[in-house]
Amino acid sequence: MAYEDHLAGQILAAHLEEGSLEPGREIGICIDQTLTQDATGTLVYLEFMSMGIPRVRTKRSVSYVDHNTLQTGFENADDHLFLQSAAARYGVYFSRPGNGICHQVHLEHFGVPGQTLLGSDSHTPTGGGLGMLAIGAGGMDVALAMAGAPFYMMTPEVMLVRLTGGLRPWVGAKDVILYLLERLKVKGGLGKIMEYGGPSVKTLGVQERATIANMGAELGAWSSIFPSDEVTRRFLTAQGRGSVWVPISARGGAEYNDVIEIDLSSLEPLVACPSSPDAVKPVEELSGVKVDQVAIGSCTNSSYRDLKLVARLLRGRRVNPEVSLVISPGSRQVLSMLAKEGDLADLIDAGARILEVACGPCIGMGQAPPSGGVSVRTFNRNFKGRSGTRDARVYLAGPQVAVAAAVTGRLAHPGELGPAPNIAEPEKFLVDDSMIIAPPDSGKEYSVRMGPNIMPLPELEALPDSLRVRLLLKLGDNITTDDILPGGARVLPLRSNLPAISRYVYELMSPGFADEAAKEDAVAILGGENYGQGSSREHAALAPRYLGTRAVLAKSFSRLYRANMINFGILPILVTDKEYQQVGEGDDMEIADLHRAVAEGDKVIIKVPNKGIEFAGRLELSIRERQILLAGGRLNFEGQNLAGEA
Ligand code: MIC
Ligand code: SF4
Repeated sequence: MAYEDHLAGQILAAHLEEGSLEPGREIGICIDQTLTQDATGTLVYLEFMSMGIPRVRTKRSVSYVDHNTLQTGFENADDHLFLQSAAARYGVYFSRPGNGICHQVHLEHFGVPGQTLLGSDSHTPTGGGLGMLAIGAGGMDVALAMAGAPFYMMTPEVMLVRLTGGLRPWVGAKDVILYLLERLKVKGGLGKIMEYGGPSVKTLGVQERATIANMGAELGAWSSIFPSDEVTRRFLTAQGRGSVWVPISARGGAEYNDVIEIDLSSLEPLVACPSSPDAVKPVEELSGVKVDQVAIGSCTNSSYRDLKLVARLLRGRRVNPEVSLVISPGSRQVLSMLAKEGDLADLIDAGARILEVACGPCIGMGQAPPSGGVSVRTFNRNFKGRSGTRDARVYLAGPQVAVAAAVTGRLAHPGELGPAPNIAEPEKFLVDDSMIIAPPDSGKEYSVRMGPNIMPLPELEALPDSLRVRLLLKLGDNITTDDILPGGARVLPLRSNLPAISRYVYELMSPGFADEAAKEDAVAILGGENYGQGSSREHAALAPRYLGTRAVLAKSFSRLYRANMINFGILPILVTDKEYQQVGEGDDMEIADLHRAVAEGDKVIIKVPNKGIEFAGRLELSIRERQILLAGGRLNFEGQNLAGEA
């Protein structure tokens, strides 16, 4: 079987810089485009600046401001100025606050089929809707890609999702990905690229494909990708970018590691129940659940097509008096078109609360639901506490189900609203690039503005040969980065202030963790399966490291979190269920002979003197990862080399 026959394989082969394409082997690929958003971007640019490189070396790098747009103090506004000035200095396009959510704006203005995109946000695979190989990564990996370094990954397995049949009325793209999440669960995509094909791909527009590719992040997959075809060409032409279109699809006879068939006509409107995107049920099984809030928006479902549908459904109707409906459009282009075409008035007249064009409630930036309340959201994550209300019950659904809930005040099949409207893609979008600032030819005369909330990166010491760590926390399966370091309006403004944000580490699970950690020389954490799933935020590794975390023991790790740990010199140690059961909070652990083990071994011997036991934790590391860990992190290992080259 030729790996290059797949669509994903073709793009990987064309970008291969190191290694060979054999599943499970490490490769380095060349990155054409990068994207950053403000909440992860400040660290990315601090990291990039520390490399001493005068200008980005990608084909295109874009810096977005979409997460931290609520300015309750100077912090976020200062971050915006830092990002804008760094963009000018280093040759990066800057999408101003108010222009939209990075993934939506990137589809509209920058995405190019067949190219690679690395973004410091886990939903970067949204670009797969356009036939890009788009991957979410930690900020350090993105900073290095901007510096021209390859991005390292394990050669993924490729799973074909073969689409047949046609979606029935009231069923949408969100239901396709919710169906897959129900079938494969949040770990089902680990180590894989989800490649979409089959006769019915052509029935889905680019925005629908983007919804599916976006939420493929919740499967834990490296990426999701659709072919670039006539549908893609029409979308790019409507965006005034037809000239970047190229066709790409899998070659006939391509063989896959796995194939899943979905007959689209068999799907029904689905909902993910609290508090995991894979707890999926048909909405009809939940009908009658009383709803307090409906939130429409996020990078999953806030396109022109989605909001046009919402407006059409709300026309002449009123939001139920017991429901608060909030809508955050995905981009300025979407909002402007809705305004010019009269749809905005329909939303306002129905009683929707129109929010800023941004991530907003999706990352807990306002609109927390009432205590114990039920919120139905068109977003991609419903982890406990992410909405800002710890005991809220958050359901994820497509816009059709969201409108039905907003109007009826309960979970209901959208068919209750009458016949399903048909929404056509426009021939032409109203394209306006004026909120995107292109970088000057030379940034030399621009200086970077750093307000008082922007703290320098910490220096991380090299790995010692022996460690004594106290196990401060024992956690269960599927711990998310929202559990490790929450988002929301209180914490997000501290993303560029490591000492301040580290106070919030494990705040929701173990209040006082930061103080406990301060009493120890070094600490360790124990997790179950899929530790660190969810966002790409490298703060969730760097802040615990700053508090003295030197090792995380777990049954398995999410790939993004694992990479971030290694980048900041935290040891990822794999343990069996038996070992997991044996140790507990408060245990001291001694790990000796680390240099040799990390340099070449596949085990570390862990002694737990207070329990009189010892066991061998597993190290599954590439040669490069070993070197990074020994150096105490990625910047120590690689940054200086790059500066030297420059
Ligand atoms: C998210 O959806 O969790 C975020 C906020 O977009 C994160 C990035 C971040 O934490 O800044 C992500 O998905 O990577
Ligand atoms: Fe923003 Fe939510 Fe998308 Fe993350 S998932 S990029 S917070 S809209």
